[in-house]
Amino acid sequence: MTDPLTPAGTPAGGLLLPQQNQHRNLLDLSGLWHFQLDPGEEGEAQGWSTALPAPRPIPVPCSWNDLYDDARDYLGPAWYAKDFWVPPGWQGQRVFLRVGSANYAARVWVGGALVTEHLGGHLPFVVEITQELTWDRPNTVAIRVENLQLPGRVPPGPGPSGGGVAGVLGGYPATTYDFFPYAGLHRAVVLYSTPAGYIDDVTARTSIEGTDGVVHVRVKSVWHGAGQGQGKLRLADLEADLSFQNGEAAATLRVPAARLWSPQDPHLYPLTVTLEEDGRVTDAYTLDIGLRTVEVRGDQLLLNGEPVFLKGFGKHEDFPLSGRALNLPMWIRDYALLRWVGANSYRTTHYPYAEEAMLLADRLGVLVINEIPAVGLNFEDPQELTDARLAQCLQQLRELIARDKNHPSTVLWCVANEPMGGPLLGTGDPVPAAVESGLAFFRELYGEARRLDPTRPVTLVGVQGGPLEWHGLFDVVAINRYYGWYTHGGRLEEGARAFARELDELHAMFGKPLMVTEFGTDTLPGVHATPPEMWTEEYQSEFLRGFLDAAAERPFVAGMQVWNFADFKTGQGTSRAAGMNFKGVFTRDRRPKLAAHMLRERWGGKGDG
Ligand code: GCB
Repeated sequence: MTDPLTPAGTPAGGLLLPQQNQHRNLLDLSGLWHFQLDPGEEGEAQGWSTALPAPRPIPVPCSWNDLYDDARDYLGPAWYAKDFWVPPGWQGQRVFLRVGSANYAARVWVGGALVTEHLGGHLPFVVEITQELTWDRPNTVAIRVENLQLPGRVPPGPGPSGGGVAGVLGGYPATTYDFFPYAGLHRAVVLYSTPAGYIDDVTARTSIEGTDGVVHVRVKSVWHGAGQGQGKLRLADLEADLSFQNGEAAATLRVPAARLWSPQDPHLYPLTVTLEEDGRVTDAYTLDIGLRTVEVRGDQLLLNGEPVFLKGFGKHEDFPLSGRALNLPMWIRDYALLRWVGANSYRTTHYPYAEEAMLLADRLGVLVINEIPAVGLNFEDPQELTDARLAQCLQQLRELIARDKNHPSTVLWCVANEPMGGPLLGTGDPVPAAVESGLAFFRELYGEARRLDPTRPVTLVGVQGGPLEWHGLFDVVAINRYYGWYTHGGRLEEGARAFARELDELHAMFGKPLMVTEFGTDTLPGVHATPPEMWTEEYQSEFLRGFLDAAAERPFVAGMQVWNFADFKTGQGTSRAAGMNFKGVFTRDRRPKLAAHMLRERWGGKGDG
């Protein structure tokens, strides 16, 4: 019988965030690396994996695009290299290299030997390099990263049918999505070591029984021996034994009078897993978990059995100079502003965000809709492209769930943003063959998400005027709507009425909780008009107000997320002034527009930011 906690098809090893303790070591290789563009694709043949011929300095993590003029629109291969010593105290341990995010395709060499490859720009990958290391001189790591917009990738490059919102908008560099194709090593590259037998993965699932919090934990370990062994689980003053069979063990802990995790009280319990040999602890791993449940009942979304409403935004990992890379000052400021404005949620539009962002969300009580990078899918493209994209979506979904399954802040998985199956925005009917192809595709993704994680609802975000059939497969209906912007321009009241009408139609059609995961208008800061006109601060504020009013009268609406939290960089095109999407309620440097103050009043924002 297949255990649903350890399904086939998950990444070969676990993706636990590496940590330092008395049994394991961690060395962050962030800092200055050598960097070289490789437009002639000669690096592999020329042996750049051991030394770059004409390197320039680059920080890791960082996107390469905002740093050098010739790198701005460059999406081909580029090389990163760094020398490192392995601390002598690590000898006798297993050593791993973990790349947090290489956007999009990566090949990795250590000491000139190819050790791994990875596709997909926003999720970590790990390779053991114990055998490749030297201890008496520095080691070299070289990583080749390229971000070509190829049609079989996810997100796809433009296929024969164009694609996505950006396909309609046009733009340079050509993408199928409306954000800048930042490239490079976007998160830390770390070395870590473990004992020979080590904890490889931990899955903690929580439920509530009366006032007890129940935590079911499954541990995967890699043993140097026969795959048997002992261990323990500890949570507060509770303890349970783990007895491993073929590297796996499970146990359940029951927390009496549990303090449940919620935005109002984001209480975390540290859970420690240990391995033991002959009564001696040989490895340990600690993670913070939240005791909570999420479920859909009828047309309601429930957190800990009570209806919950998501107030918040779609966001981007986007900031000047650092591009899409981990930027901790940005994250700390963004969480402060989420609190200031009274939001309790965001969606990781349109790709998984950094692990640090997820840890902060756990700690601060922010509800996250966690999305794979499936943006810009077009089901009018040939079936072989759809098949290639499905394989990539499945891989990224598995990696995302492996990485983020233990975060209480993740309340929903989202498998795609605005897939297309024909004309948009009511300009024509969906194409039946495309709708059919999408149904097969999303049935598979939904099934995989539920199989890997039966504890969280799953959604798909639909585009205005796109096929509605796909929503029927999912637990929550999520829609992006721009009545009053892309349609009904300049007519706020008419737009809000059309929006309200569609909400009622969708509710009648599906009877499921409904979330509006995008609504907004481009807004140039400092531009004003009364009566409101498109692009002004008043127009944005009134547009958002109209949508919020319509939703407030409809108890089946479980969330309203404004597009966007902050202005962000896009490609260049006629509808993106200065290469920017201006739908932020904060500017790119996080100053509030009029709408931010309106939302704060409405959402009861607290604190001084
Ligand atoms: C959308 C997309 C988002 C775009 C936004 C816009 O529907 O999901 O990625 O940025 O519209 O501003 O056009």
